[in-house]
Amino acid sequence: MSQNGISRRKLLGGAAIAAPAVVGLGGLIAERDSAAAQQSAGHSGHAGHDDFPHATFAPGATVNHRANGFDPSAILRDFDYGKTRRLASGRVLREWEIVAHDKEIEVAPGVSYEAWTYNGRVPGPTLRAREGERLRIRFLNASDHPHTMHFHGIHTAAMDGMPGIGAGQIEPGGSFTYEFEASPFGIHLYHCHVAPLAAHISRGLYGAFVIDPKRGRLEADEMVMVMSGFDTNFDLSNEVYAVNTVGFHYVNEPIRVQKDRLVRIYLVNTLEYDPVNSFHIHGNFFQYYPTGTSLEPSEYTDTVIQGQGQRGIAEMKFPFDGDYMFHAHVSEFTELGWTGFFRVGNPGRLGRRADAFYCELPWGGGKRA
Ligand SMILES: [Cu+2]
Repeated sequence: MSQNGISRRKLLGGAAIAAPAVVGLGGLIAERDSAAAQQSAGHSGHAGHDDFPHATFAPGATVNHRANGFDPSAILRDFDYGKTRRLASGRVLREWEIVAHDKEIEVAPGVSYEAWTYNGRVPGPTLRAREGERLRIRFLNASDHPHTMHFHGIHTAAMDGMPGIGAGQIEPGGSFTYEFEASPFGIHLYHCHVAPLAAHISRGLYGAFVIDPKRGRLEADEMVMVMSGFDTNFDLSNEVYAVNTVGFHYVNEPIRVQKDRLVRIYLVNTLEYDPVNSFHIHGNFFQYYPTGTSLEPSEYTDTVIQGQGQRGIAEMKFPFDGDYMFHAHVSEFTELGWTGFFRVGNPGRLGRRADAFYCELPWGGGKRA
């Protein structure tokens, strides 16, 4: 079913899609002036709208979350607090066990990817601690490849998960325990740091790492969004983009939020092969806290850019019922999966938004139903 051999640039070029049976991305891409797409694909001549057959929305066609072993709707609000106990010193010790293993996952309907995972999911578990705690992460490598866990934060070189320093890379079958203090508070990330680095990260070995300030933050509906891409044909460019791995997931399953309740998004960019990612919300603005390391926001905006490894906290309230799109403002990413909706309260008739525009991938994913 999956046609992982086709490249993303060719997909966006449209004319390069050989089989007439292969559907386009639907209305969105069909309405687009194809000149820009041709430019990026290096085509000459005019590829008209006929090159983008309008998609027929395939109701219910989604990835098999059960086979994947994780569901982005659950990952969204799934914070892993580990296990805690109090040390003789009075300090809290927080512990996790993380196992790396190889696993094929479906990143968009019909599109499989040979991922490398932490605890069987991509992104790995969202580890959450409080500033000043002692953290202990026991890492076991059950993958066929050497890996590490490199945490962003303040710690000793030996705990940095770098090949050649301290324990270095952890070979298949090996294990290591990382231990350090939770510092500084903010939204961080962890990822494998074995070379070739882009390959080890983009395979799926990354996750969000939240350190709460000692005094906490205001009560909110909290969620984590890890932005990434998937190079399904290993040509060093991505074919699928997503938040929390599955392209178009939050179109199929909008994120339900309450009107006027504070929403807090821990936003992390783990994208490889593209220098920047972005987050944009429709019909609303948010307060943005870069890296989450200050309790004062730096900007009130509706769009934020993140380079590789950058992250931040976005806080907003939705004043009106309805369905509100969020997506990368790198439009190409949007069309390849990085898009979704917030569903606020009871959208009523507005709730039948334009699913058909976003739920088909060019290589035929989603036709399974
Ligand atoms: Cu690795």
